[in-house]
Amino acid sequence: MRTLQDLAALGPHGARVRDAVAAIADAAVAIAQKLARAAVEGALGASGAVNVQGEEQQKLDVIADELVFAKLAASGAVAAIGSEERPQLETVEHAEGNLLVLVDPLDGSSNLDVNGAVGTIFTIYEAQRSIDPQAALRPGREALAAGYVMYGPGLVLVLTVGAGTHGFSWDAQEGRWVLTHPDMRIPDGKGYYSVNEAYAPRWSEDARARLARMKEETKLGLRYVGAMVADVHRTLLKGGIFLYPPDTKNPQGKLRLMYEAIPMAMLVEAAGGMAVAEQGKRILDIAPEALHQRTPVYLGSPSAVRYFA
Ligand code: AHM
Ligand code: MG
Repeated sequence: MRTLQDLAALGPHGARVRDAVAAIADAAVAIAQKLARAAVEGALGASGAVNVQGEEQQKLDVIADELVFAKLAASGAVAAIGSEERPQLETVEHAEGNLLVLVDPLDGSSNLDVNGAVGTIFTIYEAQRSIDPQAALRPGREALAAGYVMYGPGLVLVLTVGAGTHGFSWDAQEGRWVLTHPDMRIPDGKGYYSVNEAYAPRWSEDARARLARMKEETKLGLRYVGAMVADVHRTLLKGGIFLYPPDTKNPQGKLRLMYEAIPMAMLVEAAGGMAVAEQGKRILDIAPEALHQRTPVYLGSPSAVRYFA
């Protein structure tokens, strides 16, 4: 049975990517422990700070961000880190490796107070020689690896290094990650559509019409957790589509290109799915202009995503 470390090392820059993935996996185990004790320790609720997106940070957003940073910085593989919770890229002093890691340390934080699923999302690039903010603005197709951790009833890590998408489950008893979902292939022609449909009045007429047609013709059921990791994980396993169209409140869409859309697009494509933004543009081909830019997202089974492409 292949290990997480073996699989992470398969792509280009194998050993470095392996070390960065191992660092994130270690941080994930620590974050899962914090999440499990959060209510008892009084770690739920707002931290009092507002992040670069203008969103109120939860205490656990800050705790997760610090855990991921500490592990990545100690890995030796990573020269720069960008986080959804931090305004700029941060460089790692005395780094041996040359990787750039972009991370959303705790995605879906509105689920925290209701004991719902949340996740950590990451993308790994080769860093340019000089780490300036522009160096991070690379299309997703140049990424070396992407993945997410889902904190649900079980702790799951899903990873791609380009070829294939593989799911691991944490065995707390043995203290190791077990390859439980090798070579995930997204089912086509079944599954669920997943969207915050309460916003439909704020979408374009075109988006409403496309969704109506898809619902009529595919007869997909509806599931929506409101945490992207959980909604994408189900979409990968069961098929269907996850979408977050632009609306009058978020004219560019809500989800972040670099921290959410690109990694999920890479994972979904490597599992045989499709991931597009507006007008059917492939998410992995978008040339980013800003670290925290937002994008519309439509990803999942090809036959469902085609209604929006
Ligand atoms: P967050 O990074 O602040 O948690 O926001 C991202 C989350 C995604 O996980 C999820 O898909 C989306 O926001 C849900 O948004 P909404 O509550 O508008 O449906
Ligand atoms: Mg997020």
